[in-house]
Amino acid sequence: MRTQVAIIGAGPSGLLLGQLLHKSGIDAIILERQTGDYVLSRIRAGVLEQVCIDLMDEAGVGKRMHEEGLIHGGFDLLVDGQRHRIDMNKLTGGQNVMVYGQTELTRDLMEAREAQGLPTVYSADNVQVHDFDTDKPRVTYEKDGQTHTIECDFIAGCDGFHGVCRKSAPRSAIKEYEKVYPFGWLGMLSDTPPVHHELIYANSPRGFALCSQRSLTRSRYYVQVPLTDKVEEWSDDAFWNELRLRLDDEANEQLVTGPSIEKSIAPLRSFVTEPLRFGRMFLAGDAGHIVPPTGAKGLNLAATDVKYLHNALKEFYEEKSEAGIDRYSEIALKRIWRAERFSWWFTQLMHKFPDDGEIVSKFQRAEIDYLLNSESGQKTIAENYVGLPLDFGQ
Ligand code: FAS
Ligand code: PHB
Repeated sequence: MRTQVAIIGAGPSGLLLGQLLHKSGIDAIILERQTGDYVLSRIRAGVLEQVCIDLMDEAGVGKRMHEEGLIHGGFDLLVDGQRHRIDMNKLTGGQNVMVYGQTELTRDLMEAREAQGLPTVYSADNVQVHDFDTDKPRVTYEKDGQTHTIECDFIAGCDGFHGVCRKSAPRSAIKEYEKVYPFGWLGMLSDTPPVHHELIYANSPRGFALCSQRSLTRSRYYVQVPLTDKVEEWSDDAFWNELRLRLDDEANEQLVTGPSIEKSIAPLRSFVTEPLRFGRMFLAGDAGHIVPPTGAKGLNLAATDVKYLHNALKEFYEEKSEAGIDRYSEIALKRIWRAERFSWWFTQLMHKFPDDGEIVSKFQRAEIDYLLNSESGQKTIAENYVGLPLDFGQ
């Protein structure tokens, strides 16, 4: 079998890249090790930057997103029982974010790909990448007891943090930067109305909490938990009780509890791979970087990697120029490091660091106090949260 681009991974990165390449007349096959239902069952991100919204429109799959997505012009910080709204819309001259779950975005991309009859191989086992240091890279995989080979011009590693592509890069050619945080996020999804019309990020003496949402009838909540916690140790009641202890009276009056439809603990890490290109193989999305979800950047970074990679591949095929693919890694990493910095900074500001002593809590409160009394301080939060412009600092 032959194609122009072999995409590994049918998460948002792989599916969005496949859609953009198709619209540019470039053939691609997506290989996914899980089933489509399994991919959709993973509860991940919830907030889209304008750049991500625009890309979904460019990919021709934005209809339901605009019908069902919720536009948010701000969010609340809750510190020591005091609520402070960050008015993103005012502070950024009219920009907003959209609340639209990654599950729905992935479903829209999957359904579009299927409707266009584009090739995706689910349950592809033992995917391996070969000869990407030549101009004839190959991908092999096993399915139904047979080994298959795909010859291609390029390999797009969209296979997430635990994928095969980054791990296949020569160790001498790759540098990995990592910071693991001493806590995780216990997340719960429930078919209950959101506690507030916008998101609430709470820094409480008991730890971080986040009140988010998926729709007007479905809520997503998180509480910071020790890395030693196991999700099976947390009953729904225990979750709701802990969340209540981290919220203010206003939120507790509004909070509607109910049975969890999903509950999981995610570890938090900052991780970046340099470079993102190895000959004819490129990394995009979580395959190349991970952010702590505090800044709602993971999915949005994946989208902008895909935009840069699509533009580079389009230039290669249309103009027979390698300028774009030569610059992909440099351009993508500039944006990645800015989002990594914001995600790290916001995580440091809003979480309890038990091993750092009381003084760090005092620093956090002094910084929050400064930010909330400084328009430029709030502007820096707002412009990073809505997402820096694609050409920022270029
Ligand atoms: P993904 O990991 O989504 O997709 C990679 C795909 O590749 C998967 O389907 C996987 O099955 C497949 N794959 C892996 N290895 C393979 C192989 N060898 N062969 C074939 N296929 C292979 N971001 C936010 O902005 N906000 C959040 O709240 C948030 N919460 C998160 C919670 C968790 C538990 C995790 C893990 C991530 C979270 N993220 C969040 C980040 C998340 O949304 C990612 O940024 C997003 O899924 C990135 O998409 P992809 O790059 O497509 O990677
Ligand atoms: C979510 O809704 O899952 C979500 C929202 C904002 C974040 C992280 C997660 O910062």
